[in-house]
Amino acid sequence: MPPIDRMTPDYPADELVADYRLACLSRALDDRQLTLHKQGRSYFHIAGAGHEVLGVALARSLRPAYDWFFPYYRDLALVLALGVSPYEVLLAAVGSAEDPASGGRQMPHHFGNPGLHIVSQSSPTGSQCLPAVGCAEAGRYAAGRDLPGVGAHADELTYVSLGEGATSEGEFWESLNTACIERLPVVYLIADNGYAISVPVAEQAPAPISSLVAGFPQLEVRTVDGGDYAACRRAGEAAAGRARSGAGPVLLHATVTRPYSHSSSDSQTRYRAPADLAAELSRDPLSRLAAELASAGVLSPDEADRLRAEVHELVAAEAQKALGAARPTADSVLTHLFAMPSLPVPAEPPADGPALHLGEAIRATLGELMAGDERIRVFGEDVGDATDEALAEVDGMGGVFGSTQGLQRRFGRSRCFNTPLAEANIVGRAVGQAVRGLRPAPEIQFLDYIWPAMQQIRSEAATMRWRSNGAFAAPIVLRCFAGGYITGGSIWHSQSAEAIFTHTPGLLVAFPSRARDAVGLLRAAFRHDDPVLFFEHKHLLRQRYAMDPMPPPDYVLPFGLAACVRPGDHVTIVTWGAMVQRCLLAAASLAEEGIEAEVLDLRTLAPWDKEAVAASVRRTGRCLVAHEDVLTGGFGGEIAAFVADECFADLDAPVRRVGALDTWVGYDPVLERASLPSKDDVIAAARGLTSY
Ligand SMILES: Cc1ncc(C[n+]2csc(CCOP(=O)(O)OP(=O)(O)O)c2C)c(N)n1
Ligand SMILES: [Mg+2]
Repeated sequence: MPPIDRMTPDYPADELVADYRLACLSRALDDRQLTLHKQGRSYFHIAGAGHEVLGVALARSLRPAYDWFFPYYRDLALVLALGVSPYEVLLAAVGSAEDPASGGRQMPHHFGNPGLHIVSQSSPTGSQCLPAVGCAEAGRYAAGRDLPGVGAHADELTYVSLGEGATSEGEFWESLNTACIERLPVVYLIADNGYAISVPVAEQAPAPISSLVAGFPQLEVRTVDGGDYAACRRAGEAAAGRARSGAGPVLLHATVTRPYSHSSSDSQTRYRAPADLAAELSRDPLSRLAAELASAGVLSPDEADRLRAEVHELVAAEAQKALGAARPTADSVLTHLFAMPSLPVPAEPPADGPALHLGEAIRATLGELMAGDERIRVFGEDVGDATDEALAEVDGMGGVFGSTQGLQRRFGRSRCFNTPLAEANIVGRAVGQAVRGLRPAPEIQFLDYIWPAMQQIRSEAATMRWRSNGAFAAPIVLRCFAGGYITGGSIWHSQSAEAIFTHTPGLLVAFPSRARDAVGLLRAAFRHDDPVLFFEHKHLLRQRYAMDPMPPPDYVLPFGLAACVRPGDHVTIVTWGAMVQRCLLAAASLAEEGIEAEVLDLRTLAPWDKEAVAASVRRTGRCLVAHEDVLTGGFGGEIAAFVADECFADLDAPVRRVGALDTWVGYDPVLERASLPSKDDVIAAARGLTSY
């Protein structure tokens, strides 16, 4: 067809008709899903209505299976234009096991399609922004490098979309920070429909988002009427052009409508005045585009009616098909939490050779692993060495504990680098890089400051495999300094808090107590295809008793394997981290009283070695769990419950726990000692158990 003039001068008529059809298809899918919901045949719906013209117009400048996409739940029209089929959308609506986005695990319109490069989306609003930035930086890193399993294009872009409400989330701003510093090819779409559920935009932010972001010098900001097809296409072309050129990120602020309620659980008549709703309908983008196409002579009103009827029928037929598709089975709810590698149990490493501190051993292992795998990148606060100018004259920083010292010097800035002081930024970017096939190894400087990253750890990284039904994974080795007994550490340099993380399905947790185990577990961590939280206990980093010779390169310690660090027949003490040494000292004292304690160092907490604990308790008949974390809700409760359940018949005494008092660690050593568990606490508890 020839190009048409009037409002859409540069675009061939067949493209205009195809896009109008897709926009109608999107609306028809919303309407059908709302019907299914009313009929009780689907359980939730959140519509793309009002955002359709924007979506189809932008998609014209995007390349499925080439660019990368982090869409919002209102991006139905956009993902249809990228190649998601109506049938797939309906499979998600009815919760089918065949839904390629999540196999019936996620709410509808949480898009995901590895073939098209649509990354599985979670529900927390705004949390997609940092992974999107990580994805873009992975693309830049991988382009031109020959990395196994990591494809990239020099002119690819990453699209990320959110509502105006979600721009209030800090993660959005953290992502802009890095997108701008690194001049990454990210296209942000802010689809501003004026409301975040019931909250009008004036209560959301002090100015329109396009004004608020004006201070980022590297960000190109464009505003566009999201109901104006030609304007959206032009904005998309300009945004994609800039991103592909390498000039930096773009933010499109598009005004759109929300003719339907926020979701099937909402009724907007409760908070929007009738006149407001009527005005919304008068600006409906589908009617606008139809009128425009009619006046341009591209599509008559009759033809538009026919086309709408056609897509309506198509959607009805696809819905019927989807209703007949397989549902997930109950037992499948446990699949795709992890993909555990099968690692052989290694032989004991030789005990001779120069011994390394635990911290030195970690540094050596990171260097060894980075040398062997270009996909590994180490980053975090202060983990780099120094500026290029200073590097020749200084030793280099390498983290506040020196565990990454020399890695930037050895491997360059692209492999080991500082991030902004923002923990969500650190972990979120790792998620995006991991999705692309890199092996990011972010560092959290102190566990006490991990909390801003919690959403990225728990909602993004840990859920990635499960929520996408195995289509995506987030293999990240998140190293984190934890623990107390450091004298003067006070509240915010002394926490353990491992139980908060073992409570997260999909997250692996390692907590080594000595150099040899740290090396073996760190090597194993990089063999996993899922996120690992790797605790490095600050007190242990330089302890003589935690030193070991560097184990040989094939010493890879599988997760879930406890070590019996002292055999004994009278009581089993289950422990990990800095408590291992305290328990060993306690066991030595107990032996003088004739009590032989067996000490098990769990080494990893997710998974943890239930068999080893059960086998030991079977022999000793008594179990004490000792950990540094506070007692209430500590991981010891989990172990005690397991032993009570599984070893009840073997027990001669109740299961007892030793942990920190349910308070914080104080700065004064008197306060620190009063709250953290000691060797004497372990002795007293073990003695008590053997008196039964
Ligand atoms: C972190 C988080 N907080 C709250 C919610 C609940 N919630 C879902 S959508 C939404 C409003 C989002 O508004 P906006 O970003 O403007 O997108 P829109 O729905 O208007 O397209 C809220 C509060 C959520 N999903 N995630
Ligand atoms: Mg909104």
